[in-house]
Amino acid sequence: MYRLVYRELRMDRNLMRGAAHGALIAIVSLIAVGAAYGETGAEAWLRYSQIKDGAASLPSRVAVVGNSGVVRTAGSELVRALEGKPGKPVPTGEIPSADAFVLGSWKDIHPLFPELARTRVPSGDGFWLKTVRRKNAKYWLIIGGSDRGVLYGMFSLLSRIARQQDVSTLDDSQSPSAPIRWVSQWDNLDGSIERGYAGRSIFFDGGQIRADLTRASDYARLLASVGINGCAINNVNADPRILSAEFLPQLVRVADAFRPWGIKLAVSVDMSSPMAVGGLKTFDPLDPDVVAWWKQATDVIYERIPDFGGFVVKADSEGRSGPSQYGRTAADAANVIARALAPHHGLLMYRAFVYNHHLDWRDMKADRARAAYDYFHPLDGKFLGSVVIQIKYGPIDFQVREPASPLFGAMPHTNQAIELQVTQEYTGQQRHLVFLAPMWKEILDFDMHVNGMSPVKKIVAGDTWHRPFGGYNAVVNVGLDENWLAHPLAMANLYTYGRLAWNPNLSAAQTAEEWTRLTFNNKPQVVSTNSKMLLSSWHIYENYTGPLGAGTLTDILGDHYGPGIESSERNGWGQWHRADEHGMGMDRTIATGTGYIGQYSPEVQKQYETLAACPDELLLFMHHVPYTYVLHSGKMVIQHIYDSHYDGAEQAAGLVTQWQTLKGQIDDDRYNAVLDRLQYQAGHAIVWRDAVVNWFFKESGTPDAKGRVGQQ
Ligand code: GCW
Repeated sequence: MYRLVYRELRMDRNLMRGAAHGALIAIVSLIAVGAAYGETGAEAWLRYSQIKDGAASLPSRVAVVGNSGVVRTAGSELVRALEGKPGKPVPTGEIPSADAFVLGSWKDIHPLFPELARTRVPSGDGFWLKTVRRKNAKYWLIIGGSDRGVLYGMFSLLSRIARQQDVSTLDDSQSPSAPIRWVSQWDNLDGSIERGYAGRSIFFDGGQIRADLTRASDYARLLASVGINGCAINNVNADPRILSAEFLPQLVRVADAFRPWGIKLAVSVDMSSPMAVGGLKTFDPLDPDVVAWWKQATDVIYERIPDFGGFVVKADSEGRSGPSQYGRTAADAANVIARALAPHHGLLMYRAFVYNHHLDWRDMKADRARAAYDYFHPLDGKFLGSVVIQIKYGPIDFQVREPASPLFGAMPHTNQAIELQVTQEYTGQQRHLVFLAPMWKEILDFDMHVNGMSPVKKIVAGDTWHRPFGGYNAVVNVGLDENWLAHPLAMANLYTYGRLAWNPNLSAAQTAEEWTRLTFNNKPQVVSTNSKMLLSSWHIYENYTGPLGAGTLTDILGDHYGPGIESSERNGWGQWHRADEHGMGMDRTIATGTGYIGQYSPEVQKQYETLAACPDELLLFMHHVPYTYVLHSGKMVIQHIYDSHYDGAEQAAGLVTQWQTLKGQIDDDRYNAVLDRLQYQAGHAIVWRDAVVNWFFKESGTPDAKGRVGQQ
């Protein structure tokens, strides 16, 4: 009835080679991949180097119940982590009579353990870790609400062992906060990556999917280990060829690489595809031929990839084609594609990053921050149930500090997902250490006051308005660099992104600590120093770059790296801070400004509309004030700009000395790699500091009360 594959951990590799069983062959290849890693950072937080010590008291048998490929992956991974070599599988209908790990989904496990209470059964992709005793045996049950849940439960158990937690008795049931926990890559078909800082694409090369997809499956494993369940592999500035007939077999290969890890493949599509690859004369979403084209293009994908996740769409944005070309709305366009996806349970992630990049900078009422709300709020209720509006966390564009997008509070009848960036486009491009979790937490915890207590995390989870779908999508942009994101410590962002999508109630400190223990080791000094460095890094970067919510002050016209104070001004892109000789900031008030603040609920309006209420850190986002304006901190704006930039540069130098206390406490390879980057960062922070303070000194003519500016 139930197929129970029962394995004993053995040290003899040869046993595996002779095994004829399909499941075992998959296990062999996974072990071979793992063995190739050194301390390059390639193994990220899945090093398992500390698991062996904790494993002594754990069972040496792994029983995998059921036929699911994903559950089998979980079993293989457990074996791999415990450094056992899988012995011969014994198909049986019985659970082992000695201590064992038992893995399976609820429907398969429950008949074997009918005494288990239904009340603890996890929902969705959740899991239940439970130890039970029976006669002389003890079982560590890893029960999934779904097959994926088994995988997530197994990774959670391994994480606890690696972090030296007691796992001798377990009873923990968890479910993810939201069903959509995706990542996106902005990979181009030629193998380059837009805003990618860690080498070329792991998916594409020379206009094709790579022949060797080993890294793609390694990536899927990493993603699965933190609960991610979908990945859109190509740039949202999408090449229409991704939907061409010749590409489909290649996508099938990627889906095959993802599937064992429960990662659904998704792709970004261009609105003009019906013309560009379909040969039609129009891409008007309401044209019957266009409707039929999307249906056919979607059906063909699902024929070959039945678990395909869906499409991501960037339309009418930054020069991309879109429905506005035919006088149609985002809802018209989204629904046509969603209707094609719905029968297959695929999702359409439609990005709210729609704005006019030819704004008139002389118009004091023009405001790019208003755009997403102005465009999408009137469409609330017009989107089909399989459409999800994907909203960047702030109303501008991944700046070092922005308020939560008002759109989160304005679409009660629409599914929403928050878009975050793991790739550090505006936050130091992985040459600077910037742990983004504290920033993400501020946004996720921000109460929009729209339906009782309604923090962003509840809205995107679909809880506030009882939406069927919702969740998370982050732009990650890992590359071929062995350690995935180029800066070893940047991986804390990818780890934390997954953890927060699973449970946004975790604190930044918790995820920083978890990540440090898993990535380096459990030595108290390593854990405390590295966590402290991570947790302070966002403020440090903010200090020496963009002050008081004014934006990152980087070169916004080019690579978005390094100081470029004036590049935001006097152009149509609308990232203005409006600094002149008298003062600075965008007046976004309802009373005298662009009215942006009016897009929030009345309670939130009160927090921003008056100078008295507005928090210092967002002052220049919301208001235009003279440089002499005195902040809540008691400092004048101009002195704050000077001081924060000097403080920031000094704090960046402090990161180097903090890191140096870890010499010998972690391996030299990663120690040196991080040290190099931190030393560079400390130097670049001085470049930033001087560029910014000198510019404002020149502009404002106000001397630094501490006599530093202009004296270098
Ligand atoms: O921030 C901007 C980036 C673009 C990106 C765009 C977007 C993919 O500079 O490179 O395009 O955002 O999010 O669509």
